[in-house]
Amino acid sequence: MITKTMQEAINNQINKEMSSSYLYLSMAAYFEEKHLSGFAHWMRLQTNEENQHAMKFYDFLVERGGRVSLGAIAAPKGDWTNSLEAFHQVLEHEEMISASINELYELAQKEKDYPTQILLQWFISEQVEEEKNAADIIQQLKMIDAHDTAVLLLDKQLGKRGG
Ligand code: OFO
Repeated sequence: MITKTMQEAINNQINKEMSSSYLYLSMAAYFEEKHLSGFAHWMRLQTNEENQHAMKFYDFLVERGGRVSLGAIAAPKGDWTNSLEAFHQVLEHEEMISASINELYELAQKEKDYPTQILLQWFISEQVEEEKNAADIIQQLKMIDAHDTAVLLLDKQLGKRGG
């Protein structure tokens, strides 16, 4: 059985994952309006992924005999100056989520809650990927700004190498 302290902390994390999902859905809508369907597609997938993150915590709480309780989700920002600004917010947001996951891990260690520590190890690795994805896109957008598009195209080509 999970402790009340850990249960409350996981419920807070469910709320943060759902807020992430809502933020990325808002970004998807922003990109749809700009007719950037590739960016919107990326954001829609990200929204689904955040939902799955929330559900991972949800299912874990149920399995451990805990009680899921859902809090309010604030309205996300809906407009950005350009795609670079939006992706800067993605990176900032993911860094905040990483810090939150790390704090949860510290709490699980303090509570000697080993199952939660194992679950959180997955999230710790996932956050490395989340931050890298956002940082990569920011760098690529900066290259476009610097008119280095030929290098970007070559990079896409090199990325297709099979063996
Ligand atoms: Fe759930 O990883 Fe992003 O927020």
